[in-house]
Amino acid sequence: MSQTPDFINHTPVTFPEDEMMRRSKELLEFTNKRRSIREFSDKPIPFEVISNIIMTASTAPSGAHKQPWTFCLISSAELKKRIRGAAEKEEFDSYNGRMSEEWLQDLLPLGTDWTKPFIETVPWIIVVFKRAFEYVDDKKWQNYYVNESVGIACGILINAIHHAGLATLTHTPSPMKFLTDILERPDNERPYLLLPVGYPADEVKVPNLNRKSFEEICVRYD
Ligand code: IYR
Repeated sequence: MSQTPDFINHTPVTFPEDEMMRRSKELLEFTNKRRSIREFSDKPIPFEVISNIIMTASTAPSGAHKQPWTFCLISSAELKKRIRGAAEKEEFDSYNGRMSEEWLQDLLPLGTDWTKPFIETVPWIIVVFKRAFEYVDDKKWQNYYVNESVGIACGILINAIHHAGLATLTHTPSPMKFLTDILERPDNERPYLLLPVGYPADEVKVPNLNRKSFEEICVRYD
């Protein structure tokens, strides 16, 4: 099997150095204002905003350009209720025996617990599935670097949510098999991340955390 590559002209986006400096700083300052929050408003969000956010995430690079992701967009009150119930059941077991003492200690500053009321409060829940492989004509086709690809897409998704003036939280119920069942996903898809998306509540409190400094996260080789 051979396929000739189809190359087209591309106009990269570039800027003079002073503008580059300004833009990079601006994005840093804006992105640094993002926080994971747990208190949301139930104010509706237009579907078009959700759709734009998702299409932004789907611009992510992926292994062999397979785009191995499916985004389930949930506004149904009944489904949100079922997802919350199942998530809280798993989380209760995790917080009460499945997570190690060390893990529970590490979570103390975040103030998390097994209750997940935000799943029902927010207008939209995004459940991201990674596509482990594809079925085409009853044959299985491989995807590549699926975790990396979907992780990158989720990073872009989180910043797109922030850019729209909305808030989210990376909720990682574990195990996540209940999402496959409730959302009736096929066996080539595996649940990856649950993101509630909404306006923040009128009053929001977040843990007083610091981000690591440049020196702590970088090693420079000139
Ligand atoms: N999955 C649980 C526990 C949890 C785990 C980590 I690592 C966090 O950074 C936060 C929470 C939950 O979602 O509450």
